Amino acid sequence: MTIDLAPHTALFGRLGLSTTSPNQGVYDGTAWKASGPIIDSINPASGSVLASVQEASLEDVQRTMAAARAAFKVWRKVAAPARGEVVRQIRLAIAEALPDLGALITLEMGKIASEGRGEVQEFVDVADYAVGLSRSIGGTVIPSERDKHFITEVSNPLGVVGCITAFNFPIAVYGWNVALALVCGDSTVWKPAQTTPLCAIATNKIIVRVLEDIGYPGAISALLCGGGEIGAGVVDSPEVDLISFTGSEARGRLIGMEAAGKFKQSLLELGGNNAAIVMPDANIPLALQSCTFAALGTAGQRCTTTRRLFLHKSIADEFLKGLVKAYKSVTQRIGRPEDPNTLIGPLHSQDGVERYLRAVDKIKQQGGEILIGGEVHQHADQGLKAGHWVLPTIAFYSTLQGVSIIKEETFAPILHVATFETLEEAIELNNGVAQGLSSALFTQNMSNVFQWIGAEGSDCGIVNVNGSTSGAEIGGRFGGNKSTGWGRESGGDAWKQYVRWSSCTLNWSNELGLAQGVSFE
Ligand code: UN1
Repeated sequence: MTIDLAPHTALFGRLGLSTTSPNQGVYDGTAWKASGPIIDSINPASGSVLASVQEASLEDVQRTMAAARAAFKVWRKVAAPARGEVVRQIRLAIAEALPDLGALITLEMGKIASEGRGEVQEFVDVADYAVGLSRSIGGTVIPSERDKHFITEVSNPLGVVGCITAFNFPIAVYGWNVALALVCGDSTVWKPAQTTPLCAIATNKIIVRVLEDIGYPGAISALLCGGGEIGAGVVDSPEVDLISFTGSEARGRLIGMEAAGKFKQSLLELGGNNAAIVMPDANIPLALQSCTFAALGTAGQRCTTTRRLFLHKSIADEFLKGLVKAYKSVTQRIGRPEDPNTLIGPLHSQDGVERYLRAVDKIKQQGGEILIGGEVHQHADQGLKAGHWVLPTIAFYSTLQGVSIIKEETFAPILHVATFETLEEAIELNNGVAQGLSSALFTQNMSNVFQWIGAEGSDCGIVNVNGSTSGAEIGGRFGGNKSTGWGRESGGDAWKQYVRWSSCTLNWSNELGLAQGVSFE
């Protein structure tokens, strides 16, 4: 394996990363020091080594979880608006480093440059949102049925939040969690994906520097890099109060059960098998552009990627012609993700390529017609030969009888297409999978819109009209239903999961007042 240092030595220097010695993948509030195995972080475009990382050991987990608990005890005493001021400082520091962090995401995760920067912007946005919340979060006052009684719901800091994040959004998803957790008075322990440790180390160095410069313990945002064993250590730790997990349905199911068995809170953002529906009255150019972006952005590796497309029979031929044309032009722009002209970067790992190829085989076995793609991509550029490249793929099904592959999430640029005759039928198709993250309807008809967002409409956590299934803003709660898991991150009232709630009844009379008319003379 070659070491590809020259292009990123300066970038790594600015981000406090080393290209010569192992980067320490643990921060326990006192030192950046890990005692687990040393691994390489790989550039998915070239297959070359970016840098090495020393991961956490199980002893590191124990020490770090205890430090996060101690840090929580300090942090919970700080007034919420003062916590918000710290988050505002973190926001400023992240925004200042945005171009560098964006470039690092592109190098280590493989997403294209504008998406790398957009991901860091998502952290900045959610931090802004959290700063505002720090002056508004609280409970409600409820009218009491008893004289001289006062009922209020009070939110207090919850404790330690374990954030286990995925490779595809290696910075933003921690941003969602840490911004809310911090204004709510919690400390966090971050266990990033094993293949994106550099993004986590660089980001957390910025956060810790802000915390410590102001005089707070750095273990308010602790870090543990490593694989499944380290993640399991965080979940099992008696110190953790809420697990926020983004990843596979299989792993999420286990984590959800484990957390429930210990009466811990959990917030799960698991699979997505998102559909777009195009009605005959849709603005077709808009729908075409939206669906192309949603299916191919991040090379199909967003939880919110459009994986299924249902076209009304009357417009299906015309739409498919336009879609194949768009795919052909996008396919011309597969390349180095840092090149501003590139629209499609590599898959993140060889494992992703293998899953893609297995899905293509299944499509063929199950009667799908590959309209474009369906193969690995051979690069002329020698430097990209060892990267993980596949072609954007459209599979068309004249019938969905016996087609199981469309019900599975394949984290790759594969779009399954079929037709329908009525909106009811399309909604049934949309809802007819285990997952329930995101969805989109393209129509200009108001009745269709209300049907779609109403009781008999999409069963997903994210429901769009005339917009892409992916690319949600931070303002709305983010998450899904059914096997996508439960809980919400980011905007809306997602913060309510990061606090512990008490309903407090205060009697300011001198008499015992009993509710429900009970007397106990
Ligand atoms: C994810 O893929 O896990 O809505 C997060 C989007 C992004 C976040 C995706 N804002 O596509």
